[in-house]
Amino acid sequence: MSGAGAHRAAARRAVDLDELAERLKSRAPRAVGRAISVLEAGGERQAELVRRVYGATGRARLIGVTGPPGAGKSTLVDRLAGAIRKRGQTVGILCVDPTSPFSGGALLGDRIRMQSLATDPGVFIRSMATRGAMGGLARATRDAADLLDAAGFDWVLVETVGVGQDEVDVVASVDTVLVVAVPGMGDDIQAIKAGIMEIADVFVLNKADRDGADRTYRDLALVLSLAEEMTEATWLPPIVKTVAARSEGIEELLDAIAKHHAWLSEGDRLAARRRSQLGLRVETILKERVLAAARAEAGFEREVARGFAAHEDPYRLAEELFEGVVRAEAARTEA
Ligand SMILES: Nc1nc2c(ncn2[C@@H]2O[C@H](COP(=O)(O)OP(=O)(O)O)[C@@H](O)[C@H]2O)c(=O)[nH]1
Ligand SMILES: [Mg+2]
Repeated sequence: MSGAGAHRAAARRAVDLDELAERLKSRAPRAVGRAISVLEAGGERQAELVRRVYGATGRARLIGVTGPPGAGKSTLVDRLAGAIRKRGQTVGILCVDPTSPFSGGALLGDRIRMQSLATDPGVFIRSMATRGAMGGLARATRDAADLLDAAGFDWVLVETVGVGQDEVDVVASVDTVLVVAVPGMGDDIQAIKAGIMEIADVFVLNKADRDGADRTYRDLALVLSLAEEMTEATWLPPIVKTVAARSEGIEELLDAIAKHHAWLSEGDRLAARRRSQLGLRVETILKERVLAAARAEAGFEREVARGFAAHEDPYRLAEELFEGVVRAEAARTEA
C-alpha cells in the first residue's frame, strides 16, 4: 500500500472506531458485540477503542464470579441478573470459561443456561474468546468490562472458572469478588484457600440443597476465621447459602454485595482498590510492550541464542535487550 493509501486506511479505521464508540452509548447489542470483537482481535485497535471509551468508565458496579466448573456460576449469574433487572437496572455479562464443553461455541451453552435473559434489551451476554494466549483473553475481558461500563450498563458481571492465574487476575480486577463453593468439597476447601480464598469478598455456598451443605458451611467458616487477624478495618467475607437452580438466596446475596459496596465506599477504599487494579493493568501492558519491542526490534531470539552459545548470564542478556529497545525507541522519535 502506498503511504497515502495507508494513511487513508488508518483514517477510515479511526472514523469507524469513533462511530462504534458513539453507537455504544445506545447499548445496542450489535454495536456492543462488534466493539467486544475489536477487543478480542487485539492489536492497536484494541488500545484505540479503550482509549475512546475510558473517559466514560467508573460508574458500573463490577462483580466477579469465580469457582470450580459446574459449581453453578452461570446459573447464579442468570438469577442475579434477573434480580437486578427487577430493580429496573441494566446488566452486562461476560463469561470466560475455557473448560466449557461448548468451547468456541460457549456462547450457545451459556445462552441456554441464561435463556430467561436472552431477549431482554436491558441485558447483554457475551462469552469471551481470543485466538491469542490466555493472557490476551484476560486483558480483553477486563477491557470488555470497561466497555460495558462506558456503554452505561449499571452492573457488569464477569464469570470466570477459577483455575489459572489469568482467570484469577480478571476476576480480582472488579469491585466485589464472589467465590462459589459447593457442598462436599472436603479437601478442596484447602485448594480454594490456596488459590482464590484470598480474593473472595463474598463466599457463595451454592447447591445448598445438597447433602453436606451445613458441614461445608462450617468448614468454610472455620477456614475463614483462621484466615487473618481481624481489625475493625478488615472486611470479613460473609458466606451466603444459595440454591441458584431454584432462585433461593439470591436477594440475600445481593444484600451481601450491597454491604460490601457500602464498606468499600467508606473513606477511599474503593478508589484505592481501583487504583491498585489500574496499576496491575498498566504493568501487564507495559511488560507486553517491552517484550514485543525486544522481539521486533532488538532480536530477542537471536540474542538469546548468541548468549546461550557464549554462556552469558540472564541478567546481562535482559540488560542488553532492554538497551536495544531503548535505542530503537530513541531512533524512532528522532526519525
Ligand atoms: N442441585 C443444584 N443444582 C444446581 C444449582 N445451581 C446450579 N445447578 C446445576 O449445576 C449444573 C452446573 O451449573 P452451571 O451454572 O452451568 O455451572 P458453572 O459451570 O459453574 O457455570 C447445572 O446443571 C445447574 O442446573 C443448585 O443450587 N442446586
Ligand atoms: Mg458457566
